[in-house]
Amino acid sequence: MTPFTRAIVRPPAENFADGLTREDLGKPSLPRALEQHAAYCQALRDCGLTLTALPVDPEFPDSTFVEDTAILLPEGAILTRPGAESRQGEVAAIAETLRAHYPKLARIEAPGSVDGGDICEAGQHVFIGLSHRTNEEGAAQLARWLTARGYSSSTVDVRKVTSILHLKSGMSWLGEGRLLAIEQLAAHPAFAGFEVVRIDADEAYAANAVRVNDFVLLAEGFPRLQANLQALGYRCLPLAMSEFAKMDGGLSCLSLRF
Ligand code: CIR
Repeated sequence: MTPFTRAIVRPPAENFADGLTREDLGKPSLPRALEQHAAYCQALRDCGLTLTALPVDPEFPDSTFVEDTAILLPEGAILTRPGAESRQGEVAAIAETLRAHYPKLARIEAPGSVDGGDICEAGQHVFIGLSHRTNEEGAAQLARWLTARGYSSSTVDVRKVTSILHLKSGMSWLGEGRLLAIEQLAAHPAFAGFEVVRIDADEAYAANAVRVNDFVLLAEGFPRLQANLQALGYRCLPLAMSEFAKMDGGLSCLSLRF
C-alpha cells in the first residue's frame, strides 16, 4: 500500500444544512459539525498526513464532502462529474487545488457521471459502484482510465440497495486483502477473492471506514465493529460523525487522500 501523505478537506459552510440528504435524522448543528470536522482533521494529521484545508464555500452546501469530486491514485488523478447537478460546480475548485500535485488531470465527461463515494480502491483493483449518482457511462470512462494505469476494476450495482447513497456507504477497503461490508453487499461476486468482514445491520453506518496508513478511521458508537477490527489488529480512531450522517455523509467523503 502506498502510504498517504496528504489530504484535502473543506469545513462545512454555514448553509451546510441546505445540502442534499435522504436521511430523516433532523437538521445538523453547524457548531457541532465544525467540531466534528476539526476532530476528523486532527485524526488525519495523527495518521501522518499534511492537510490542505480549503475555505468554506457556501455556494455549494455539500462542498464539505470533497471525496465525491475526484479519484486520486499514485499514478494520476481524474476529476469526477457528480451525479447531482447541484454538486457539479464543486469540481472546479478541487481541480485548481489538485493541479499543484498532479500535472495532468483527466475528467469524467458528460453524459457520464461519477461520485467519488462510489469508488473504492482495493490495492490494484478498484470497485466502481453503479448508483443513483454514478451511471454506466461514467463507470465505463473510469474503467478505461484505470486500465490505462494498470488497475483492474469491477462494477457493483447498488441501485437497489436503498439504504445506501454510494457504494462506500456500504463497504470499505481495509488493506491486506480485506473488505468491510454490510450484509446486503458482503456476498457480492465482485468481492470473491477478498476476505469480507461483515457488519451487523444495526452498525451499518460504520461500513464507511477509512484505512489511512497504520490506522482505521471509524465512526464512533459502533462497539462491535470496533472490537472486531481491533481483534484483527487494526488501530482504530473512532470519530463522532452524527452531524454529517444527517446529511447522508460518511467518514470517507470528508477528505481526498493521496
Ligand atoms: C450528497 O447527498 O451528495 C451529500 N449530502 C452527501 C455526500 C456524501 N458523500 C460520500 O459519502 N462520499
